[in-house]
Amino acid sequence: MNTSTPAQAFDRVLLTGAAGGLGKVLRETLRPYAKVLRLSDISPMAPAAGTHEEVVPCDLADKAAVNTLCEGVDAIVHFGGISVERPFEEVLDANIRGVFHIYEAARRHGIKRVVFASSNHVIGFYKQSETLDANARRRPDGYYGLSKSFGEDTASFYYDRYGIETVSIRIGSSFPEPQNRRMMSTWLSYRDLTELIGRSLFTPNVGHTIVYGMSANRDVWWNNHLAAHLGFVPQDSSEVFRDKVEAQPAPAADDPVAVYQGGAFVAAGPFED
Ligand code: NAI
Ligand code: 15L
Repeated sequence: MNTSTPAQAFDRVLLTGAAGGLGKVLRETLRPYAKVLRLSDISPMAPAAGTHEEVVPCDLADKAAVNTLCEGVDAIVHFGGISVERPFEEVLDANIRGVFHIYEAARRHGIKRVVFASSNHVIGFYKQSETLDANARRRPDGYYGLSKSFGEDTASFYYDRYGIETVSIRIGSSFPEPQNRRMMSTWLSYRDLTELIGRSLFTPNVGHTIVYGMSANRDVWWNNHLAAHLGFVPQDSSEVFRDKVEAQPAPAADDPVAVYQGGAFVAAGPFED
């Protein structure tokens, strides 16, 4: 994979969620950004650690374990947690307690930079006809979106109170290719994600910046003018997949996947009934 080379690298960067779909990719592509990548997940790590990697298994819900996990780390790329709509208690432990534990550990260990995997589901209840910037009022589309909203507020608080800087990336849909018509707008290639994480790690004075994680797709719903200081210019576009995606049957016009930015997430659950 062709990634940009950063002008600098940290000694040790922690990547949470390293056994997940994006984590497996980022293990490779974040390599130039750190001399040592500390990989963590609650799930088994495969493949095993390479020479530039070290594995520290951890449940994000365990505050003491997260504190130990962050020892000796210069920056955190926080991608671990529940990544879809699930019952509240699951989301509470992994994402809400988890992100709090990460920031508390960052505070205790003097870690000054975090890249947080937020999600488009913090604004999922907007219609696809609307265009948003980072100042748009959040409209989470479920417990998962609420947890990412909490994560963004936690990042903001830890910057204001303790000077810990964060870039919260509201990732659209980061997969090898867009899987449906909605993702023609929300798709973020792995190459663009990697570049955006690099910018998020090394751009000075980001405070708490919110950026939408999307490639240079033809029809987009988000405007990144408030994150222009990152200098992120996506290189890829979903357009090359248009024929393949549009060969799928179109959803009904009133189907949530065709109406809301969050797509099917707006109708997932409830799980309590
Ligand atoms: P994934 O579900 O494949 O990976 C998440 C990883 O977090 C898994 O390996 C899982 O074992 C780990 N995890 C879950 N609970 C944990 C806990 N209590 N303690 C420690 N680790 C735990 O998800 P994916 O697609 O790789 O996403 C990575 C991050 O990016 C997630 O935070 C997700 O919410 C976010 N994101 C991803 C998008 C995408 O399109 N892939 C879109 C928007 C946000
Ligand atoms: C997300 O936040 C999820 O983690 C990912 O699995 C996709 O569903 C993505 O959003 C999306 O909205 O396509």
